[in-house]
Amino acid sequence: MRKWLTKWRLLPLFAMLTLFLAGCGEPFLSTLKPAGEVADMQYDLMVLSTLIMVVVIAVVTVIFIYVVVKFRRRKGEENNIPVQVEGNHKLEIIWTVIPILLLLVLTVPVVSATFKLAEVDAIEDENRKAEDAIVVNVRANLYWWEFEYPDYGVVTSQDLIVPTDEKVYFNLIASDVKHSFWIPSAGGKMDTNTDNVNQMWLSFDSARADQAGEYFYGKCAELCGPSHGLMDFKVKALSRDEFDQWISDMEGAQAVASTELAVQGEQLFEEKGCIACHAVSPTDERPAAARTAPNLATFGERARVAGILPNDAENIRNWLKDPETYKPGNKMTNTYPKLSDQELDALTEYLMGLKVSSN
Ligand code: HEC
Ligand SMILES: [Cu+2]
Repeated sequence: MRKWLTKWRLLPLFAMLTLFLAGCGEPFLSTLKPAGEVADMQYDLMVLSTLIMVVVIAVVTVIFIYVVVKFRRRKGEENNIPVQVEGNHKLEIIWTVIPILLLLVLTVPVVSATFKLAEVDAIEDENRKAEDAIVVNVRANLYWWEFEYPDYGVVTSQDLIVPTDEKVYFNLIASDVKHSFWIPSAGGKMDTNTDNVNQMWLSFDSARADQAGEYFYGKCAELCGPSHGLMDFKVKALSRDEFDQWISDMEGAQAVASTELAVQGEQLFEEKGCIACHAVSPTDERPAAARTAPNLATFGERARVAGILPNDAENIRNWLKDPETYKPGNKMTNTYPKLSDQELDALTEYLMGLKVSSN
C-alpha cells in the first residue's frame, strides 16, 4: 500500500502542471482565433479532425464500459463462458468499414485544402504587378526578418506590411540556418530553407484585423539558436489604399536628420560602422547577401526594438549598449566600438527619427 502511494504521489503534481501549462501562450499567438481565409481553412480542419477523434474515443469508451460491466465474472457463474465472437464476419466488416469511412471524411477536405493552399501560380505570372498581386520575399536571419517587395524595389525589416482582403504571396528563404515563417492567426507555418524557395499565400481579413489590434504577431517556428524564442515580427494589415500609400512613401523615402543631435547621430552611424550592416534607405539596392542587418528606414515607426523590446529611447539605448543581454547570440554584439553616453543619446535620437510614413 505504501509503495503504491509513493508511486502515484506525483500524479496530482502532473495534474496541476497540466492546468498551469494550459494557461501558457498569448491570445494573439493563437491559431484558435483565425483572421483570414487560410487560417479559417486550417482551423476548420482542426475542428473536424478533433470532432472525429472525440466521437471515436466516446464510442469506444462506451462500448468498453458496457462490455466490462456486462461480461464481468459474477459470483456463482464463474464457469459461464459467454458466446465467443472471434472471427465474426459481421463484426469484422463493421469495424473495418467504419474507420475507412471516417478516414474518407477526413481525407477529402484535407486534400482539397492542401491543393488550395498550394495555389501560388500568381508568383510566376509575368503580369502580376499589373494585376496587383502582392508578392513578398521573406528572408529569415538569426534572429531577424527581412521583407522585400520585389515589384517595388522596397525592403523593410521586422514589420511586415500587407494589404487586407486579398491574397498575399510569399517567397520564403533563410540566409543562415533553417527557420520557419508563422503568423498563427493568419495561417502557416512553412520552413524557410537556405537552398530552396518555399512558396505560400495568406490573406488577412479586414474586419478581424481591426479586432486584433494594431498588429498580428509572427514567430519563427523552427528552433534556430539561443534567441529563437525572441525571433518575433509584427504584421500590419492595411486597407488597399493605405497599403498603396505606404509603398509610394517607401519608394520616395529619404532619411533626414532633423535635429542637431540627430545629425550628430547620423555621423556616428557612419563613423562607428553601423552603416556597413544597416541600410537606412528602404530602396536598398544591395544584393541580399550584403544585407546583413535589419533595414532601419522605418525603425522610428516600429512597435519594437529588435522585434521584442517596446520601442522607446530607453530601450534603444539599452539595446545599443548591450544587445547580448536582450538577444543572446545575436549577430550585432561586439561588432562596433563601445559607445559613450553622449554617443548613445545622439544615435538614439537619430534612430527614433527614421520614418517614412506620410500619415
Ligand atoms: C555586424 C553588423 C552590425 C553592425 C556593425 C551593427 N549592427 Fe545593429 N544589428 C545587426 C543585426 C544582425 C541586428 C538584428 C539583431 C537581432 O534582432 O537578432 C541588429 C539590430 C539593430 C537594431 C534593432 C533593429 C530593429 O529593427 O529593431 C538597431 C536599432 C541597431 N541594430 C542599431 C545599430 C547601431 C546604431 C549600430 C552602430 C553603433 C549597429 N546597429 C551596428 C547588425 C549590426
Ligand atoms: Cu527560430
